[in-house]
Amino acid sequence: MKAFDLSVYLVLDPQLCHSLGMVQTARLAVEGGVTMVQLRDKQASTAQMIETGQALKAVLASSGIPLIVNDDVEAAIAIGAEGVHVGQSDMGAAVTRQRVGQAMILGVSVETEELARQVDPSIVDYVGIGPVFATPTKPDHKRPIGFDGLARIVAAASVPAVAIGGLKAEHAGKALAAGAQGIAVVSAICGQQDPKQAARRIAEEIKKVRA
Ligand code: TZP
Ligand code: MG
Repeated sequence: MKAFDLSVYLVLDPQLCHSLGMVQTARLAVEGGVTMVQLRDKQASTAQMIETGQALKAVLASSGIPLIVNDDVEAAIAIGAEGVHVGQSDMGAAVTRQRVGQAMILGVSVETEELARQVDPSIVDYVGIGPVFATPTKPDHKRPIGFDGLARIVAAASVPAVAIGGLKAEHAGKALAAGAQGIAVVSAICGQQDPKQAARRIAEEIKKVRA
C-alpha cells in the first residue's frame, strides 16, 4: 500500500518561489506541516529538473514527505522521486505507469466528471481536481469549477482527490466538505514572506475541519 497524505499539498513554482527559491521554500513549508511536495517547472530542462529535484529530495529525506515530479517522467526516475504527476496534455496515465513501475505514486489532473470517470484506480493513485477558482498562477487553466463542480468531479473519481486552484487556508473546509482529501496550493505558500507560517495555517485549518 502506498502511503501518502494529500492534506496540505505544496506545488512549487520557480517564478512564485523566486525570492527564497524552491528548495528553501520547501524546507520551511515542511517545517510548517505540508504533507506532499510537487516540483512543477514547465520551463526547465530535464537536467535542471533533476538538479532541483535532487536538492528537494535531500531536504525532504528525513521528513518522509513524498516528492512528486510534474510531467517529466525521466527526471522523476533519475531523482528517485516518490511520485509523478501528469496533466491531460502530458503523457497518458497508462504509459506513465508503465514507465515508472508500480511503486511510484501517480497523480493525474482532471477537470471534468467525464475525465474523472475514466480514471483507472489500478493505474492512478490520486487525482488533482481544479481549478476551483480562477488563478493567475496557471494562466492557461480551464474554466473554474467552484466547490459544486469539485464535489461532482470528486464523486466521479474512484481514487482520492486533492483540490487545486486559487485555494487558501480558509477554503480547506469547503474543499473537504466537497470530498477532497486536502488542498494543493502554489501561491498560498510560494512567495509568502513566511512559508512556514503559511503552511502551518493551512495544516491547522485542515486539522480543525477534520476535528
Ligand atoms: N493546476 C490547476 S490550478 C493550478 C494548477 C497547477 C495553479 C494553482 O496555483 P494557486 O497559486 O494555488 O492558485
Ligand atoms: Mg503536466
